[in-house]
Amino acid sequence: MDAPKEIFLKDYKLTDYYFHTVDLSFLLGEEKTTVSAKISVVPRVDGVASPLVFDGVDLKLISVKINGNELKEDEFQVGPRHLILTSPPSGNFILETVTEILPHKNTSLEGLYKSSGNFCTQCEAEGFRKITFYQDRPDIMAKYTCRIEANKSLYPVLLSNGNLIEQGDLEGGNHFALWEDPFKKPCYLFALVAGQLESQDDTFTTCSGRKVALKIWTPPQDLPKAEHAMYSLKAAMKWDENVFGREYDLDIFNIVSVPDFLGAMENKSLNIFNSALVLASPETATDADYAAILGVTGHEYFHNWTGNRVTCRDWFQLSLKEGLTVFRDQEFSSDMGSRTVKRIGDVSRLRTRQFPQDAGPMAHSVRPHSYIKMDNFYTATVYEKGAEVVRMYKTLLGSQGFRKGTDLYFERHDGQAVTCEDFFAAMRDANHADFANFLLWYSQAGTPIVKVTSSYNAEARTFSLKFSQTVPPTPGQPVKEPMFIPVAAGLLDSSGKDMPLSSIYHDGKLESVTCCGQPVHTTVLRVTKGEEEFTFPDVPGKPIPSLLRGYSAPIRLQSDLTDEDLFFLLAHDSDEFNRWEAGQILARKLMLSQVVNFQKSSPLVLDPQFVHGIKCILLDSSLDKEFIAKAITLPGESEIMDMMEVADPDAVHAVRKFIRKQLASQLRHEFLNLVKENRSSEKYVFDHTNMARRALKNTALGYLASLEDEEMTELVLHEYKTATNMTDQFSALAAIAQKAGKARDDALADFYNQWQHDYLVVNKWFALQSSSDIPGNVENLYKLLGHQAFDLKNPDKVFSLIGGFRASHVNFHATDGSGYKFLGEVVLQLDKLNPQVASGMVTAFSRWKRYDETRQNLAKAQLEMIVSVNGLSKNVYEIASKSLA
Ligand code: 0A1
Ligand code: ZN
Repeated sequence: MDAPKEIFLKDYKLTDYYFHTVDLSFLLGEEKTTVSAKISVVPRVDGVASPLVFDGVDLKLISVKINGNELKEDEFQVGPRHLILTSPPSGNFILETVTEILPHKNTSLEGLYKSSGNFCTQCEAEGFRKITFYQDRPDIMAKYTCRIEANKSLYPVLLSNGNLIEQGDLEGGNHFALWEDPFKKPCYLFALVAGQLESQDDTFTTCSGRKVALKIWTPPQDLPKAEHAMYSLKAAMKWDENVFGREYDLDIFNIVSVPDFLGAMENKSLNIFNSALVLASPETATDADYAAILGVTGHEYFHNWTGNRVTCRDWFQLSLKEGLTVFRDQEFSSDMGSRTVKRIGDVSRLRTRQFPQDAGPMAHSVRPHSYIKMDNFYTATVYEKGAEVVRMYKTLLGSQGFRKGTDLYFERHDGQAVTCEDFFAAMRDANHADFANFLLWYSQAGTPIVKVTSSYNAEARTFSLKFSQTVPPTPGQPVKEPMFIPVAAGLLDSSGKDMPLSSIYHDGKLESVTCCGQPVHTTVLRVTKGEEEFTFPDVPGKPIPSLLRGYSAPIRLQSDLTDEDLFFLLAHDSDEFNRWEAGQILARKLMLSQVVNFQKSSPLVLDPQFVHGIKCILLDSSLDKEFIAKAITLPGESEIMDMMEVADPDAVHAVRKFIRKQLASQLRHEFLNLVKENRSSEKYVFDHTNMARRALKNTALGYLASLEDEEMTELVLHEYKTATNMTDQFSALAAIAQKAGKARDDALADFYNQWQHDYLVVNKWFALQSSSDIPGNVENLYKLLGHQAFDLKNPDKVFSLIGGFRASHVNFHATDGSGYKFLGEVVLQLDKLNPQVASGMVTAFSRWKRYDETRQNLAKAQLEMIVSVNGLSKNVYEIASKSLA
């Protein structure tokens, strides 16, 4: 196929025309939907009448009028992707179009489509052009009204953005609703829902005393499962007032739960969510599901200010809203649960999802420089690394300074479409801060590697830290500049206590680091050069440094800390995140050393000091239980492979399995006690204490199951049968399923029988099987593709079954090529249905060059096969071709 067009940030141009008001009218039908749009157009510069280009895809144009007059054929051009007014009038004018669309045939899940019999929309990033002709770009902000007309018995509920201002019955069984959104918005925030839904209702009174009606809409049978989402929404509204001073701005807030939907979407006052992110009951949802609902409900709600009231100038600025909003949802979840545990989860996610991307062929900066298909840039880099960039402002400015910065940002830019520089400038100006070359975080891709060496001078009583940094080359960016890296650091004395810090020598100057005249325990070192040294004066004895506390920058830190230092930090650091980190560094070293043994066919061994370190953590009753669960979990296989010259999935898998089994056998007694002591009570409670108990019990159970002896199999089966909530039931099932055999087959069959009526639980069942490491599992996958509960059109089922498969490195990277072949075949089938979902799957191939030659050839052949297909979507083409480059 011809290479599709690439769009560049440097080519951004202001539009020649703005839209002030947009009145939409939908006549929803079973065969077709008619969309009438009336747009008031205002030229940016008076008197200029350049051609006006509207985007429009899969639209049938019925009529087009300007100022009430039907246009003649030579006054416009219409093609498959555009409508062009060749010589529009100079000055303001009204454009009216009537178009027809076919929502029931739309499987792409963008634009207007039908999901389980209901109508719904998804317009971000560029879906509005599938609804009507428009300048589909976020810097066109207009006020909307939306009239919806449909059959009343089929679609009793008609929703759109803003306030309901009129509704009524019509002849022929139809009814209508008229909605008006008083806030101007970009078209990607437009939404419409029509269908058979019921709402769970509540209210929230804002800080200024305004009463807001809250409604969560679901199909009638799901309504009881919306309680936790409602709790989450109210908590988020309160939190945003308390922490960011942001009040909700309308009298109504709707959330709709839809089974066929990619993630969740912040449309103004009408959020649309995938059902898995709304519906929960103790029997059907795990703690992880409950936590995801809390976080995502917060995320979408927080967009009301960071995204909606202040939006992006263009899609390259996506991280302006997403990085900031992810940061906000991370903070919200931290405040609702355990800050350390949340941080550990977020950093792990960054390492397993974003680091590989930043080191691969799709590496891009937080603000990408170009794209072929914007949908491909809703990435871990834009979202998660973007959130780390926002977190660095807070680390540098402190909570109060950061809040001053966000206040100024909202004050300056409310109602505007802006850029990442505008956010940067608000942070800087509100604090008169010197951010040096901080903006490089937006433009330079790749994870910086920072090396640090330390030295203690007993005579001078000084302790020095020498930093050197490099940023690896990434596609299009062969040479990098040094970045501004905030390194939060503390020094531990020989008893493990934090030393008080008052000053630092840096750049030939002695700088005070006190806070309100008092010494501090953690200070933030501003590393901005390729090589740089910081020296602490008056250090009475050789300290152990605790570096990058709380993971203060998204970098790979390589320090000269010895194993002994790391065990010391694991036992004593006042920064709990760094206690976990010390354990992880030790585990990574251990795993890598055993990988070498495995590859040499030498026997694998487990360092007794490591077992001792884990045992101390297990038995430390002063520690948070979920922290313990995290601290005893080994780094994932992908994290270890990422650190190898040539990734070897078989070796890493064997080593991880070996260490787990050894730990289980040597700490069997302790793990058994943890299971017994932390069993759940009858009633499920969603709070940190109870979640932490369940997490610890189930982590211990997973270890015990790895022993594969009869007594443990009995124990796990017992836990499975006596479970009173999905967290415990599913963890026990996963523990049983580690080993192929009759116990596994029976438990999986039993689980399906029990839950076949609940598609969300069945999706877990798919994911558990597809991500399994049992040998030759790909056969099973082919069978599951044909399972009655599977449907390639539903993204959740695809993520569970196909996405889940990618998590099993041994099976996906099987040396007979069966895993690659399976994925290649499915990608092509998917591409015809939903290119966005297909391109999400094809990314699994993108790091093929990291593997040995046999695997490289097999994966490359699949990629070549994919790009050679006629009619391939832009989405898949972009990922596959960049992967091959
Ligand atoms: N703005 C949403 C993300 C999102 C983007 C595109 C979608 O299209 C299917 C769906 C959701 C968010 O960050 O919440
Ligand atoms: Zn978002």
